Amino acid sequence: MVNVEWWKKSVVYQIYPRSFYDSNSDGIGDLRGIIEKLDYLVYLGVDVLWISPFYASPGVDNGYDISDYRAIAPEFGTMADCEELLEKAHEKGLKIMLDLVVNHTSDKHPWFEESRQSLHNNKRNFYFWREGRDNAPPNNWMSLFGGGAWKQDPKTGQYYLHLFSENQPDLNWDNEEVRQEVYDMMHFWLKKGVDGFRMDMISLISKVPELPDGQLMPNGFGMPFPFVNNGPRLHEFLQEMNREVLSKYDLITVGETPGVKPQDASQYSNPDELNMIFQFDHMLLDRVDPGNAYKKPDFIRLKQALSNWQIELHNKAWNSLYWCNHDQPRSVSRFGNDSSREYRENSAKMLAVCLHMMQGTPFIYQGEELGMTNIRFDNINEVKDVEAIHTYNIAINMGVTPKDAMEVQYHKGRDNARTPMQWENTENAGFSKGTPWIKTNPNHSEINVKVQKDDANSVLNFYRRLIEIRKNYPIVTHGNYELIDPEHKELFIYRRCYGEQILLVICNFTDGQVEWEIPKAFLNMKNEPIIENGVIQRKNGLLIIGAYGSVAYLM
Ligand code: TEU
Ligand code: CA
Repeated sequence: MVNVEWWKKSVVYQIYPRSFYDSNSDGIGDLRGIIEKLDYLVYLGVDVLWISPFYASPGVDNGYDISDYRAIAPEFGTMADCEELLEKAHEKGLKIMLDLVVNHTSDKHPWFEESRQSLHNNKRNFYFWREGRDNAPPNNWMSLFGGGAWKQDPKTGQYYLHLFSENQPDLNWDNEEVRQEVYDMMHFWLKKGVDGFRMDMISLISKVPELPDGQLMPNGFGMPFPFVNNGPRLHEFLQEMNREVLSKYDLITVGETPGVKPQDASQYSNPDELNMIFQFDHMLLDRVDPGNAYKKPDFIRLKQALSNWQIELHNKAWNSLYWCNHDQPRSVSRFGNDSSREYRENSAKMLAVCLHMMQGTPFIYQGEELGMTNIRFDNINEVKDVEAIHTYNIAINMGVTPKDAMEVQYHKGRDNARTPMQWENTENAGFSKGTPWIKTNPNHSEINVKVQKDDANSVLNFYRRLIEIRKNYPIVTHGNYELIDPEHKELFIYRRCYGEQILLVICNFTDGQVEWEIPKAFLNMKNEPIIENGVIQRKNGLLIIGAYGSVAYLM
């Protein structure tokens, strides 16, 4: 068998600490809460935990606005808790990845507070400060959270760049001092025993120096892309980071890279830069601009998007696999069907088969393994997310009714993923004995860890089997990929080949029964699938597959 890097055989589990488990009843999940639930993660069978930021932060963007990279936010615990978490996780065979958020800092970071003091402050060049143009911002860029990307600072009258909220000024990576500070900070964590990083918005760290106006959009702002992503010095920076930091440890690294195409992947994913990246093609299919109604992602394009990455990266780069994370709606509500218990459970399992049998490192987002769903907030006051509130307000200003604006949030809002983890059918889903910082999904009475542990047919036990299969069948790690019947409107069918072996995966993305005529080449496949869900029948060369069913055969 091929000797293969451990992270190619791993399954990663993402923890959003604020919503995972609250150990001290203040309503906010914390590091001790993660320690208390480590045995659950061992039971699930995952190998690596990626924990979203818990560093010191004013919390404007729930920790993605960092004011001290080497301190723990008090609501999450202490450095001692963090060290204990690392130690206990390692004892149990789990690795820990941190979130590295270095495209920007918080505006309360001491670097920025100094930087804004005067034109010649020695931290001035840590950020992008520019003169305005005729009393207007230096260019027309829009922030990725909506509104303009520049804010004028009264102290000097100049503007600073913020591609996210105005409390998240972009760091200037062209300044070598910035890079050295980041590398030092990475060593600080790695010396504590951290096993890797998920790198937030890493494709944005090199900007085209002229910061040119972007293509004008209907909202009057210009698109910062392509001037901020895959910038001129990006790979130089990542190679430097690799030389100075990453190469000195045995790590798992994944870059978050919107705007990257499969053809660019091997530049990022190689021994000189990162292990892998998060692509966004399948996340953008149901993109909604403020004021537009939601539409479901197109199925044929979904298959194409995922398949392109499988095919283009094979033997060239390594894929990451994900359906959801803390920025995305719940996958069962978005790509499956949460309208009844039967549909929900089957579509959650089917989506899992579809993704976990592909080539790459799968990422499971907390609660996905239970089939947790989107939530209906009563009104915008229940929504906590800075991006959701921004886009809601923009829609209202455009004349959209509150009802329609909330409808878009129901489908797309990031808080769908941020409601408390559902542990049991007790108050607050067993997440906290206090008042949770965000509303708990009322469906926790039905969807929770406790009931699913005891139910052999639960989504949770299904995920455990899938994780186990990855460990036992090398074809899942190594096999190549071919999309079968690309134009089929109901079924997602693909084949993996490894040596003499063939793995055939068939997923029904609809609520109806679908018949598929088994091509001759597959007629000798074993009758016993390696995994299946829903109603599956084989007769007279036909495969009959029930609503949201899925099946994987080995040959
Ligand atoms: O995400 C950036 C990003 O692409 C999303 O925030 C984007 O808004 C969303 O996909 C579209 O709705 C990273 C973090 O994951 C996110 O939580 C942070 O808010 C953001 O960067 C800024 O750090
Ligand atoms: Ca707490």
